[in-house]
Amino acid sequence: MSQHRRSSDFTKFRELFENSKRIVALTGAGVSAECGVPTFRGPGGFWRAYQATSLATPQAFAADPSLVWQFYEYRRQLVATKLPNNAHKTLAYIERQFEGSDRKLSIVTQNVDELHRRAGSKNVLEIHGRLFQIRCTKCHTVEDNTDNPIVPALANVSPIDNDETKNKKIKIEDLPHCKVPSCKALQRPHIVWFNESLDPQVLEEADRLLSECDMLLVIGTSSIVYPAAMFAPQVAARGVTVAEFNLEPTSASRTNGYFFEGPCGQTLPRALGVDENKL
Ligand code: BJW
Ligand code: ZN
Repeated sequence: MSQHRRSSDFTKFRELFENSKRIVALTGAGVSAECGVPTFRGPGGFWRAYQATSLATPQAFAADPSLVWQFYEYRRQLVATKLPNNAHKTLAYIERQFEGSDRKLSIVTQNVDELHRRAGSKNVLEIHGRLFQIRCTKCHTVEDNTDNPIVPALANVSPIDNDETKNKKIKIEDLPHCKVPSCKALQRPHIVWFNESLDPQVLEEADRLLSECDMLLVIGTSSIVYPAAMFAPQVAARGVTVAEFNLEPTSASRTNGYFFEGPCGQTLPRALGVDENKL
């Protein structure tokens, strides 16, 4: 721990921030933690008896689409009851403040919860997909879908592990299916699972934003999932300031720059000089 600067100087950072024109915020599950959305690798990283990350794989979906749909539908229903917090709102506020100026803030998020959009951010690149989009496994048509429940069979999905939920197998025909009349195949969440490639256009856009930025804020991510884990070292290698906002330092703080320890709903507005009463 000694190689990490524990908590950085807000005043010095603010000066650098005021002089930055192209700012990218790379966000992860921690940015939504204060809304009550569980992170992947922290407390609540389990759903029923399963490690959440073990359900986010094409293998899990192929083996048991009913189980994986129950996991995603539970998360859709949970997120629908949550509101953006001060970290989401601070980023949206800064984006609005920059409108009409030569400064720009863009968000590159690993989160699928869409809370940045709901906070009003427009420059949002969701590199792992979106909870409220679904995709056909056959014709690959992507559909926006906020139906709650998504299908009657997935109403009131319980996160609790008990005899009933353990054995709850929803028939394939009762899971979401493609609306294209000639197709009607099984649909899946439009999410990037482990061992799946990110959309090349989305990756290209992330690369462009990262190569043009003159400041990177790394907020609430464990920085262990690739390709997002290489974004901070990539930007730091150009000598650009990287500032991490997290409860604990990650590999992103080992690069250069700043580390702000604590809940980002508090540290972010303070570091960016945003009056919380305006959010
Ligand atoms: C707070 C806070 C508060 C809490 N305030 N902070 C190179 C090397 C090794 C492996 C690979 C590699 N390249 C690719 C791989 C394989 C794999 C990978 O990275 N594996 C690693 C585990 C090693 N990557 C992939 O498969 C990716 N595909 C790919 O690269 O394709 C090409 C390829 C494939 C295979 C080999 C080589 C190349 C796809 C990754 C897709 C990730 N998908 C998931 C699930 C889907 C989304 C969903 O359902 O929601 O995305 S996994 C899960 O992890 C989710 C997250 O977006 C992602 C990142 O997690 P995140 O956001 O960082 O959350 P946590 O929980 O880990 O951390 C929370 C943090 O917040 C903590 O630090 C807390 O301290 C902090 N915190 N409260 C501030 N209040
Ligand atoms: Zn289809």
